[in-house]
Amino acid sequence: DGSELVEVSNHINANYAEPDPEKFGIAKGRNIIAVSLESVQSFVINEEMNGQVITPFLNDLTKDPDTFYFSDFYHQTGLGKTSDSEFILENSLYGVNGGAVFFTHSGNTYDSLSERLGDNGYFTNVLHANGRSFWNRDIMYDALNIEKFYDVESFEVSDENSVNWGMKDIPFVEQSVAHMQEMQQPFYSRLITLTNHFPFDLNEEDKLIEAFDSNSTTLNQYFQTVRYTDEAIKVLFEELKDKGLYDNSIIVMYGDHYGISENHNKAMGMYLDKEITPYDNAKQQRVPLYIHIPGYGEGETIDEVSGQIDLRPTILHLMGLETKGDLQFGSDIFSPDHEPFVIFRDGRFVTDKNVFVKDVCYDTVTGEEVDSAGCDPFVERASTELGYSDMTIIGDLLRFKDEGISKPEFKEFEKK
Ligand code: GP9
Ligand code: MN
Repeated sequence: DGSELVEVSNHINANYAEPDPEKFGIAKGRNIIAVSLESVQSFVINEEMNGQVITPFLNDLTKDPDTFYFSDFYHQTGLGKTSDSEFILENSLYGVNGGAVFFTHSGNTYDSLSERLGDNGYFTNVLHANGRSFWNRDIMYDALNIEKFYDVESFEVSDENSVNWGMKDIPFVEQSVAHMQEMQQPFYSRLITLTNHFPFDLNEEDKLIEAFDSNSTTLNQYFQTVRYTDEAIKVLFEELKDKGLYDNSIIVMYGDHYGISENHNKAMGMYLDKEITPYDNAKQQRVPLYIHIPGYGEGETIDEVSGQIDLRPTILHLMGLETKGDLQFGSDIFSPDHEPFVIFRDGRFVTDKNVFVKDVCYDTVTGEEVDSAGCDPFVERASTELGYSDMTIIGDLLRFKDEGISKPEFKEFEKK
């Protein structure tokens, strides 16, 4: 009820992080192109496999002066996989435990990134060459106020340009940019790539590097499909430049979730040349995050611990839009008050000093088991945060906000 909204709002308002005035509004008015990098994890970035560079384009981009690259950024998805990452990005809420919120709560009221941008004159849309109802997207996108979904019907798909789950990433980005050319500007377009998806199958001509050699075909092929997706991102940048859309846009790219599960620990151990521990598995939930602002020139690598939950406030602040008072669980990564604390949906968490997995506290640098003192204060906070997020979703609390109940009225609500 309304009193729950008061409780959650008070908690959130107490943790609000003011934007860094130097960054606030630096991308104001530009188009936003967000790219979901299917199953791309950070362990491939700036690394080699058997002497082969895995992500040449994404590696160069980490050093690009127009790019912020976040090297300690984590996915926070659960069973909803890609759809959870979309949900977290749009709402800065956690997905639900033990299910996919895109299915369980698609009838809720949300205050999404798309809605906020739409209210500020943006044409909001998603481009993804899959059926509309997959992950219940058609229904949830309405709830998120996404204006248009360019689904598989909006793409020219053939046997030749498909592999694995469907259309290959290169033709997908080419046709996506063609759609963007027709859009009203400014637009917020979210592209969901697909080639680097389990089981990581690729046509021979698209294998740009040799496979890995371990007992896991999954991991062996993964490096090749990641290499292909890297090529697709290079093509995306070229196309945007070619079609005159590059300079007036900001490009945000993030890994949606892991591609290599713990079932492949043995093979991962071969690749990393060490035995994989629960600490390593937690650290492997790192996914790349790039914020590329053409012409900005002051980009850098940021090693602040952060997660997908932070994307909504971070993006809105770059666009010069306030988020104070919004019901969101993340905070602007650029804010001096951003706290290095990332909670996974399953209760694991990472801080700048520790990693916590199943009641064991590890040193975040060495991976050694350490005294629980460093983790203790965060254990309860992690469950409180997840609990409040669940309360928000299960109670559909944002509908009360939508009804225009303002802050002082909340207080009265509480008393009744
Ligand atoms: C399907 C794509 C992949 O449309 O988003 O979904 P995933 O299995 O990664 O959640
Ligand atoms: Mn995915």
